[in-house]
Amino acid sequence: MSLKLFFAPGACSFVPHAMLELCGAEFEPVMVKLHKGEQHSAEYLAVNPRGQVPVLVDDGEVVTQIVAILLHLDAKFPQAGILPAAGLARTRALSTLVWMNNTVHPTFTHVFMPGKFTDDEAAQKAIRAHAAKAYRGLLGEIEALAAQASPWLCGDRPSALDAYALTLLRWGGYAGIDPTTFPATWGLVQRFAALPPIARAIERERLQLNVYQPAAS
Ligand SMILES: N[C@@H](CCC(=O)N[C@@H](CS)C(=O)NCC(=O)O)C(=O)O
Repeated sequence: MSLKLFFAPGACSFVPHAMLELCGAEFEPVMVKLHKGEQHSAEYLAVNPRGQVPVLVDDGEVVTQIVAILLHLDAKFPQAGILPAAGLARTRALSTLVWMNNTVHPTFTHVFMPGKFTDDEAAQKAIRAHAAKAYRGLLGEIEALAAQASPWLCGDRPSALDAYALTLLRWGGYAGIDPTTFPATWGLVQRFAALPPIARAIERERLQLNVYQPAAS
């Protein structure tokens, strides 16, 4: 079995990256420098024509999309608890995971890369401001989930949801949102980051958890 993960430091690929570490899987991490445009290189587009991370390559088979990658890893390493194993707990976890991926994550894309949605610079500014406000509201929804966490978002075991919560709260710093204003999520994220397998992924990506910088007055 050979596993390879194409990831970019600080990107959404942190979620499968952290889960590969949690599984104790042997894998080859391949860094893609998004800020240098490496995702648009012919070599990378041959792997993923959409020019995005993450990509998992399992014995030569390419798997894209976070949710699909996580389900693939969950089937391969069922003992790791990437998601709850069965029943309503699994259904609810998938519901939250898919919402994080299809709603919270793209809202941040509007903050971080408004140029994907319009060429008009004034409109980009407006999109960024509007999305940052919406993003704060969505982090508020995650905060309500974190306040109920016992001790993790899926109960007694750390899971993919905690990894996504870490990524999304961290991104908030780039949207001008102080993560400590979401104390339950911030506490959860710090505890999650301290788990040895997760700390390994954080170290490999050289991530700082709190990237918020207050606006100069
Ligand atoms: N729906 C995709 C989203 C992947 C995605 O948005 N990846 C971003 C990083 S967080 C990316 O590769 N962006 C590079 C670009 O758009 O140029 C998934 O779930 O995997």
